[in-house]
Amino acid sequence: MLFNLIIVLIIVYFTCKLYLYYIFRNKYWIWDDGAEDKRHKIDTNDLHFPAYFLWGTSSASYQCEGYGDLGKVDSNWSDWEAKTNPETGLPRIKRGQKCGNSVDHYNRIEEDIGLMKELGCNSYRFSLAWDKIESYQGKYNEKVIQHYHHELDQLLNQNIVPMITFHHFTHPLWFEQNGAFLNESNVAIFVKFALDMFQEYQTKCYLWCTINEPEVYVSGGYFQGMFPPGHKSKPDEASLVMKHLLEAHVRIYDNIKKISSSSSKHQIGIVKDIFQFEPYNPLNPLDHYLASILDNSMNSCILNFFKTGKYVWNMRGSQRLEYSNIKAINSNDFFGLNYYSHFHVKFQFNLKQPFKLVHQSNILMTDMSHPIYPEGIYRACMRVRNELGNIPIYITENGIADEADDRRHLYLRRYLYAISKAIKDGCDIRGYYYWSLLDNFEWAEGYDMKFGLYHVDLKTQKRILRDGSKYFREVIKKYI
Ligand SMILES: *[C@@H]1O[C@H](CO)[C@@H](O)[C@H](O)[C@H]1NC(C)=O
Ligand SMILES: CC(=O)N[C@H]1CO[C@H](CO)[C@@H](O)[C@@H]1O
Repeated sequence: MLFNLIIVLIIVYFTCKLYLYYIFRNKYWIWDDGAEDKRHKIDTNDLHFPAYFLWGTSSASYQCEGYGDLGKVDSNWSDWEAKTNPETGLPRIKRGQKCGNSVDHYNRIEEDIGLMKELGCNSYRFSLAWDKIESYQGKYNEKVIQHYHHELDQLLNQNIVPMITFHHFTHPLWFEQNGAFLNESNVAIFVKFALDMFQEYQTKCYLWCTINEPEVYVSGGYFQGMFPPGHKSKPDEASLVMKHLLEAHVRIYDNIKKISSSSSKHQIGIVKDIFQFEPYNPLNPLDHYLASILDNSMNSCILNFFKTGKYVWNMRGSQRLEYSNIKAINSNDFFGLNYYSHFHVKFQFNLKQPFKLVHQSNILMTDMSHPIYPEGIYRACMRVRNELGNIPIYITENGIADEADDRRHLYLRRYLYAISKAIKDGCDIRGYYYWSLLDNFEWAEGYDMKFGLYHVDLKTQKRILRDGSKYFREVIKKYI
C-alpha cells in the first residue's frame, strides 16, 4: 500500500516537473550564456527585416502636443486632471501633475520631425486631436485642420510615411458630457468625425488606425476608475462601451472603403494591446481559471469578434451581452499591435477581488513595473497571426519607461530580436513604432515615466537623445 502510494507520488512529481519544464521552455528564452551546457546564447545581432519595413515612433496628441495655437481647450482629460478624486480627496494624476503644455510638439513639429530624420525613421504614428479640431460640436476649427495638413506635408517632404489614429483616449468635453461611447447615438458622431478627417487628409495618408486600445479605454474608465469618466466596477457599462467602440471601428472601416476613390490603397486597422495574463503558479488550477477569465475579457473577446463577427460579454455580476456584426470579419487590413509586457494572475481569498496581478521576483523591470519580457511580443504576434489568419501586423507601440537609461538599450535589442524572429517564423510584420519619440504625459502617471528616445526638459523644451536610444538608430540604418 505504502509502496504504491510512493510510486504514485513519484509519478505525479515527475509529471509536474515535465509540465513546468515544457511551460517555461515555451515562455522564456535563454538570453545569456547561462551555466548549463545545453543552453546556447541567443545572438541578438541576428536580425532580419524586410526592405519595405516601416521604422518609426508613435504618439498621441494629448500626451505631447500641448496647447497649440488655440490655447487651452477642454477635453474629457483636461477636465479630469483638474478635479480631485471625490472618494479619496486625492488628485487624479500622480502628485497632482497636469498635462499643461506638455512637450509643445504642436508648435515644434518641424524640430521634432527633424529628430525623426536624425534617427533615420521612415514613418510616424500620431493621433488627431479631436478636442482641438471640434472643441465646439459641429464646428471644425480651420486653423487646427491646417496644422495637420502642415504636419503631413512636412512628414512627406522628409519621406516619412504618416499613420493617423482617429481616437487615442481623448475627445472633446461635449462628447464626454453626452455620455461618450456609453451612449449609442454617439457612435455615429465619432464615425462622422473620422470620415470627415479621412476625406480631409486622404491624399496625404494611407495608414489609418481607428481606435487605440479599446479594452484599456474601457477598463480604465469603467472598471479601475483611473481614466475619465472614473467609473469603478461597472461591468454593464463596460460591455456597452466596448460594443460601441467595436461598432464604430467596423463602420469607419466599411465607410472608408466605400467613399474612397482608391480604396485598396488605404489600409485601416484597429490598435489593440496584448498583455498576456499568465497563471502565477502553473500548477494551481485557480490561477489558471482566473488568468483565462482576464485574458478572455481583455484579449480573446476582441480577437474573436474579428475572427467570427461575434462579440460575447459574459462576466459574473453583469448582464450577458452578445453582439454580432458579420462585417467585423473583414474589417482590418492590418492589426495594430501594442505590446509592453505580461501579468501573472494569483488567486487570493477575497470575494470582491479574487485575484491580484503580481510579478515574479528576479525579473528585470521597467519603471512602469512591467517585466522586460520580449518573448511576449513574439507570442503576441504569433497569436494574432494564428487567430486572424496571417493578417499584416504593425507594432504600433512598444517602448520602455527608463529614467536611468540603463535598460533601454537591452530592451530595444531584445524586443527587436523577438520581432525579427516572429517574422522569420511566418508573421507578416510590416513596421515597428517605438513609444515614444519624446518623454511625454503618461496619463495617470503624469510626467514621471520617461519613455522618450529623447529626454525632454520641460522648462527649456530642449531635446537630448538618450544613449540607450542609439541602438534604434543603428538598427534602422542597417535595414533601410
Ligand atoms: C446621447 O447622445 C446624443 C447625441 O450626441 C445626445 O443628443 C443625447 O443627449 C445623449 N444622451 C445622453 C443621456 O447623454
Ligand atoms: C459628463 C462626464 O462624464 N464628464 C466627465 C469628464 O471627466 C470628468 C473628470 O473630472 C468627470 O468628472 C466628468 O464626469
